[in-house]
Amino acid sequence: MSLSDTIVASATAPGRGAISVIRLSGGNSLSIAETLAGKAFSPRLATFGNLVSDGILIDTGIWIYFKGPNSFTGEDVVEFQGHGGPVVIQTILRTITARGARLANPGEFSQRAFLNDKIDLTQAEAISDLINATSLSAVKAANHSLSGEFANRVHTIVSNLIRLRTQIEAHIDFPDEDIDPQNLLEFSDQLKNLHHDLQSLKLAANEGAQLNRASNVVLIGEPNVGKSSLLNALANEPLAIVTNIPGTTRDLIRHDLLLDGIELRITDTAGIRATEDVIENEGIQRARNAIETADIALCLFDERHDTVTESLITRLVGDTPSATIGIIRTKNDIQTHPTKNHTTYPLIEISAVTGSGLNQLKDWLLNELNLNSNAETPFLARERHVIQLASALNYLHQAMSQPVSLETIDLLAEDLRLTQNALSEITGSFTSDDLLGSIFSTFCIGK
Ligand SMILES: Nc1nc2c(ncn2[C@@H]2O[C@H](COP(=O)(O)OP(=O)(O)O)[C@@H](O)[C@H]2O)c(=O)[nH]1
Ligand SMILES: [Mg+2]
Repeated sequence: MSLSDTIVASATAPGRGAISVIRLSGGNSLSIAETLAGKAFSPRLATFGNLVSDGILIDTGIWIYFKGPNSFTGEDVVEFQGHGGPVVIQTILRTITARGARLANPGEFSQRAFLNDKIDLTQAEAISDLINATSLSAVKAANHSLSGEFANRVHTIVSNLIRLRTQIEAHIDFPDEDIDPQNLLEFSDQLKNLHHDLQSLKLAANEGAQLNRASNVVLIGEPNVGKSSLLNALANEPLAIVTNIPGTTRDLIRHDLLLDGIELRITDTAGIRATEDVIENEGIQRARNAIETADIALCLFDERHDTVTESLITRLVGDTPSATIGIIRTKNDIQTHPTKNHTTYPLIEISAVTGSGLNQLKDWLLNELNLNSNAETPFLARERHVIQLASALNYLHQAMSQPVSLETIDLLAEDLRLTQNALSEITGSFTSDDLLGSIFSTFCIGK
């Protein structure tokens, strides 16, 4: 990747729309844009004008010029807000590339912002995560990361670490000088503080990373308990075939559902029973696999079981399910007596026919997934961050594994250096090109 190229991309989603934004960044942005518009631009001033290519009017819209370094990428940036027709957009892109710009790679604008020190890596990632957010909680948390809250916490720990390293390395550089025992005690206190801060940052990052992935809810139960009916009721459309014939659903049916603005992936499965049918058995196997990756497994029972026991649950989800378990008593419109719950799991009564209990079920799901829009997560994080924090903690544990002493101080210094590198990889102040490539390649084009 060359930072000297001028790049261009449509920043709005593909397809037809009222308006599209085409974005240019790099040294030739302004001259290309001014040629096409046939007029000069002032920085940060919206200018209404044409976009003319070889004498042909392609579009009319608003031009905005951001003079570097006061732009998103830190370079000269020009945006053109034109009409959102695919042919218009393609023609504009072709016109601009013919004048020397090249099409941007996914995430290349954000990558330039990172490389030009406009944002750090956690902020760049937060931009992409904000775009992909599946809940209001995730939006709030991504904005916290974007404004640098996560990065600031990492920076604070790194500065404390650097302060400690400087003191320690001074003793390595001047080994003939005695260390005051009081200093050794202080080092040890500082190590403990660092450990405490790092530990709490990792907990917060873990929570933030949870928000970053779509939550999986799987519906499990014997044939005919009403799994497919519940999926259809939640989705508000007849996605799965419902009949009174046991074994109707054989494959997994997945649906991404928006609950109060929160995206959940609901999976309907084949009913669990002993059967000779090869296709149905494959479906049952798939249902079992789906439980393993689920965040929540809803175990459905109808009037055929007046008591739900632990062993019934185990039969459905196995001995040690990693998913949170909820029990659903279905068909409560035809229920004559309440179902007894002999387990520690919560039981919710619903009817797919009347819709009763569905709101209670939705609230419970959002609560369990901690996706309640009122819940505050300090910042949005990625698995990558959690792994780096764990690795930093590991090095710090190693550093703390023996008492601070003059004999082992160079080992301590080395462990602290590794701790710092692991942390710096989070914000990108110490990062390999491969990592950068893999992070930015998952971004949208034009971002
Ligand atoms: N009365 C009543 N019948 C239901 C309800 N949910 C499902 N059923 C019926 O139960 C049968 C099996 O439903 P289905 O959703 O296919 O169950 P699945 O095999 O678990 O997917 C069908 O005849 C449905 O009409 C409900 O809430 N109330
Ligand atoms: Mg079914």
